[in-house]
Amino acid sequence: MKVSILVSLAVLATLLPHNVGRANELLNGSFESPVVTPGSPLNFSAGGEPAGFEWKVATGNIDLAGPNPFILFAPYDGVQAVDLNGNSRGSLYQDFATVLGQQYSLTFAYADNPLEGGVSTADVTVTDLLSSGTLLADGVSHSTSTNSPPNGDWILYSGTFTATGTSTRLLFTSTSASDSASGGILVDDVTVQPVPEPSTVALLGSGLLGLGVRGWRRRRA
Ligand SMILES: [Ca+2]
Ligand SMILES: [Ca+2]
Repeated sequence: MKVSILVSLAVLATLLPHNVGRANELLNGSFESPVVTPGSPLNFSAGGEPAGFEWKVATGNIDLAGPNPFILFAPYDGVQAVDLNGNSRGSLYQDFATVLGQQYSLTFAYADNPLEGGVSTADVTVTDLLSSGTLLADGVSHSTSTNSPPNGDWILYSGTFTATGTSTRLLFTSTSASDSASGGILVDDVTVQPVPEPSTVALLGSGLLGLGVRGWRRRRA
């Protein structure tokens, strides 16, 4: 009896680390680093990324911006966000370590640059770095953000993908019809987190159930 309880606890202990402390696999997902002087957004292209930014520009250029006067409303998280249209359309990526076969959730907030009307769009893709296989391909579209604080009109994106290797790339690409400085999608608070596998949840549940049944039987004995 005691042994089986100990085994159940041991199983639970090995499972718990997968379900707690859901750390972001990305660095600087909220674009809070480096700190930008208020009112002076940083604009850069590939090779010009500032220290601490952690993301890379693939094509064109992007803006790293804080509030006022670039954006009057607040970023979704913290005080900074990126604009996928720097002076023109740009794209941005980050590579991160993954576990083969592990499912991950991808979330981020997006809005459109309020300084220009019309529809802003962007592609979001996740690829396996070794095989270049596509793990997720999606698009976002936004047209209603206004520069009327405090409504930033951020929309939350949520998707999932399953890693097929140990190194994976997340890429945002501006696809806005407008190639102007204010025609882009704004992105903030990007997270990639492992999703607990259904089998893990089932095992955890059966482990707890087993403990309960054993306790009930012992009380009846
Ligand atoms: Ca932020
Ligand atoms: Ca811009």
